[in-house]
Amino acid sequence: RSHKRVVDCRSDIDRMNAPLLAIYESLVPKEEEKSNQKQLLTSLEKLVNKEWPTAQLYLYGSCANSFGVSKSDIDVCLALEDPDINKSEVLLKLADILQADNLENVQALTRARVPIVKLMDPVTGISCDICINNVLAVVNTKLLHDYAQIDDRLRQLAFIVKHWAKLRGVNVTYQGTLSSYAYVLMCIHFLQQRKPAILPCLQGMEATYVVTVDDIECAYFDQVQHLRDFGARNKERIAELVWAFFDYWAYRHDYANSVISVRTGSLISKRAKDWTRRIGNDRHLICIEDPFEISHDLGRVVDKYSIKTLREEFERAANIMHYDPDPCVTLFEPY
Ligand code: 3AT
Ligand code: MG
Repeated sequence: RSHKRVVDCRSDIDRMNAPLLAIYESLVPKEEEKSNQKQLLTSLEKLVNKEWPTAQLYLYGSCANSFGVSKSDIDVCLALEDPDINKSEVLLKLADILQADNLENVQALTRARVPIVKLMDPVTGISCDICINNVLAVVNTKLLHDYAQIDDRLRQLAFIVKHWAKLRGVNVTYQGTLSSYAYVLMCIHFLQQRKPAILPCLQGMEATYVVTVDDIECAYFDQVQHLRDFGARNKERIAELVWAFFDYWAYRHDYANSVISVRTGSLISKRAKDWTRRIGNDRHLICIEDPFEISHDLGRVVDKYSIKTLREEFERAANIMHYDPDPCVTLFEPY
């Protein structure tokens, strides 16, 4: 009988694979959208350089890490050389400049955790957040981008997981659920753990890219074009991976003791990081180590209520992947 179960399971996976890939394909932004983003960046650069001639603009976040779905907002970092600037003043000045150039919905949010100016470009319809000197985010964007070049299954898995998280309402950090960045790190970690591994641990290899940002040394192997067949021995397809991803977070992860760590390519113990107690607002109910800012737990936003929501959603998704006759519909049903 167990043989028959395995066979059924195989055919379920076969059945689910194509629809999941179709969902992934439908989320990938078209070339036109990418070129509109580039065009907006170029015109913003011109405006900014009139006031700050040596300033540089960088795209970061999902428009640059290759995990951006169609019609996302873009994240831009304004890098100024002067370390002694007053960010609020710069943001207010920037907002004036943008407003004068007919950009719409311009708003400076100077008190946010990451202070930004928001705007909407009426020509392309693209919304944009501009922050100042957030160089670490530019570097973690590159790390995610480089991981995405190694194996297509990472991008497929992360798009499906992000899509699920948005529709199920568990991608809202101010409500105590996880950021898109955290979900992508969960996917990378998961693919590092498959047997055979689908992704390597780039920070565990000889460093070919080294920068120091805010006293943090960021170093890893970034010649990823040489790693294109790294995961070839693992034949799992997207349906198996989505199934196993949710199964892992629903039933296998040790929430009480483990920290997921893309930096080390493994699990590490909460005790080793001294993340066993609540300190201030950090409760460490689900622990996701930032790859560079290693004292930073991306699960810090999760509280005793939202951890329950999150785990119930992982269980719901795992059960659907196990038992539902039409998982590709049910999985993404809005909550
Ligand atoms: P969306 O497609 O916009 O949902 P995203 O990857 O752009 O996904 P965010 O807009 O939430 O995600 O964040 C933009 C970038 O900021 C992503 C990452 O490079 C950085 N970032 C976000 N949250 C954190 C964090 N808690 N710690 C460090 N970097 C972060
Ligand atoms: Mg974004």
